[in-house]
Amino acid sequence: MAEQRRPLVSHIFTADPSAHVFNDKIYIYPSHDIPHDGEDNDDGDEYRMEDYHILSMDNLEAECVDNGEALHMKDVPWVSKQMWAPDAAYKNGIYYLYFPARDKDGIFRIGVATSDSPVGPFKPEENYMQGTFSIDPAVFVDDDGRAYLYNGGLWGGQLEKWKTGKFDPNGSENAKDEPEVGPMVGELAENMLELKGSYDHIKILDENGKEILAGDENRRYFEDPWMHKYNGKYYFSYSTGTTHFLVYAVGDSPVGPFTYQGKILEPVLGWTTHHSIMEYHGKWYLFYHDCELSKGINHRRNVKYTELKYREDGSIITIEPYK
Ligand code: FUB
Repeated sequence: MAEQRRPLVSHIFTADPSAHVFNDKIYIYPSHDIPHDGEDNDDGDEYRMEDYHILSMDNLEAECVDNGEALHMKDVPWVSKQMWAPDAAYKNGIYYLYFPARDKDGIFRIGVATSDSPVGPFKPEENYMQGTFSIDPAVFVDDDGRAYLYNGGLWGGQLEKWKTGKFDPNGSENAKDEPEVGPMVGELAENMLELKGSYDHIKILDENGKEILAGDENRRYFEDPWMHKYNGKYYFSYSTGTTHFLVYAVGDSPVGPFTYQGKILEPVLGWTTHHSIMEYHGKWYLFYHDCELSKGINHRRNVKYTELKYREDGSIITIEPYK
């Protein structure tokens, strides 16, 4: 039961699924890939998304429903293009949609929009969240009600251009024997619309307590952060990008540091791999995407899910996507 692993919808291309349970129903916040015949490049120009459609399921065996357009680029004053991987959160009776996009200067920022319904329509704030940059927001609300924004992505996601705290159009990844450029974390203010204070690079450590190196491409952070809590520990998971793994690191605080543990998912069909982790009725599930429907076209992706299992010691059993 609940193995799925089939595309959840096939009438549109969807990617980057952020799954949540609100009022015992499953909501998936994906990117909406636009088919075109242009070429791929390292800047991700092939990802030309313009809007968000929110998917929902009454339960894991139910039909997956597309609830229509929830937010379009033309309604967000600060956006110029590329509405990439979103996430959502619920607090204070309001649903929040967090999304990255390029501003009018071509710089990726994180925006937020609100609704009284989990499927929208969402009303965007006039401007992006001040101080934020790069892509792939994931918002985690801890048991004490404090909320945290995680985000960042190398290359097209521009994370390496912010190493000094200022945007450097020529900024590059660190040398292979230097610590990686870590993803970002910042606590959100009570209103969930802005950062409360600091916005810092997360430290991911190896088994010796040393920061993962930029050249360690099987383990270094590339994009796609996610946070979940399991047995009181904070599990920070992400994509390694160039080596196409989903991996995880564990810590005792929502802001890290986190110690690298292992792989969650082996590579899927398509260059990108992107995920979320959700608990539903006492079991855990990995939502992810591949390019099954398009037979491998990188910017025509489809979202899926499968069960995620832990060992007694809290480690995650690596998933083989096609076995
Ligand atoms: O969907 C566009 C980008 O591809 C996302 O922001 C990345 O995480 C990758 O999935």
